[in-house]
Amino acid sequence: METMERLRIQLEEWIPQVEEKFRQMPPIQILIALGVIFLTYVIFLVVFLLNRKPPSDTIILSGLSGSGKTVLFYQLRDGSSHQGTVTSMEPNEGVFVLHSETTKKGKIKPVRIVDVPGHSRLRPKLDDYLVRAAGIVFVVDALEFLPNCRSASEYLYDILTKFIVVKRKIPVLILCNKVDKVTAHTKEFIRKQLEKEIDKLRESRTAVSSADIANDFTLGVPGEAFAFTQCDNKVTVAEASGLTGDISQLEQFIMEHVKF
Ligand SMILES: Nc1nc2c(ncn2[C@@H]2O[C@H](COP(=O)(O)OP(=O)(O)O)[C@@H](O)[C@H]2O)c(=O)[nH]1
Ligand SMILES: [Mg+2]
Repeated sequence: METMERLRIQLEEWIPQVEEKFRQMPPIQILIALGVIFLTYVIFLVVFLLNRKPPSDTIILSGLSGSGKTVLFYQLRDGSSHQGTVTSMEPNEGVFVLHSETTKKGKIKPVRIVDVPGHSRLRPKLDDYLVRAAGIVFVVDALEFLPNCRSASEYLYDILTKFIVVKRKIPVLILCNKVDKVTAHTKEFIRKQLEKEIDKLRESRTAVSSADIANDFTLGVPGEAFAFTQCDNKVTVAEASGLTGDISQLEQFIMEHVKF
């Protein structure tokens, strides 16, 4: 009790002294001090806002129409393939716990999966999702691969040269789908063909005046044959069959890259 009393007396002595100090200080100094404090606060706020990254919790299913994206989407969500004949015109989007994870014990978290229709008119929709993308799955039809090789390569090329993909180093999984059929091409074959085709595209696109096709980046190493290993972001190849539910490599890619 005594110490409290002493403290009170001390304070009563000090307060007028501090007030006196302030009064002696020219007002401009006080203003400058307040200004400095305010500016520091603003700088911290700006740095904080600029550094804030959107969460990267989305996996994008991309690829040409007919490659099997929608079947894969339902397979991931429900563990079955909801076969339908409707051509998707809107991105199919869902936040869910992967079907394969629901049987596991412990913490299970939902992921956001977006199935972006392959129709070229709808491809710009892809950009809306890229800011939050933890990974891009590029689905390839391993059965009807050769007739589609050129257009698949063009689509893949466009993805790999997108500014945000390169800058954020978004990992890409080339998923060779429909391997339930014996006539399906192997993932090694598909990888090599895509690399060859992209190599050709790279030459023709750099030859075209840059104003014509606006790819943000050029791919690979000049003077060397193109290989996916030259990309800054990780590009891997895997196999799946959406129809039979053989999608473990896809699930592994998702669990590896989604940040919760
Ligand atoms: N054999 C086989 N057919 C598949 C597989 N996945 C999809 N399909 C068929 O391929 C067609 C296109 O599938 P869909 O998911 O609609 O492709 P999307 O256009 O990429 O969404 C459908 O007729 C599917 O039944 C697969 O793993 N194996
Ligand atoms: Mg579809």
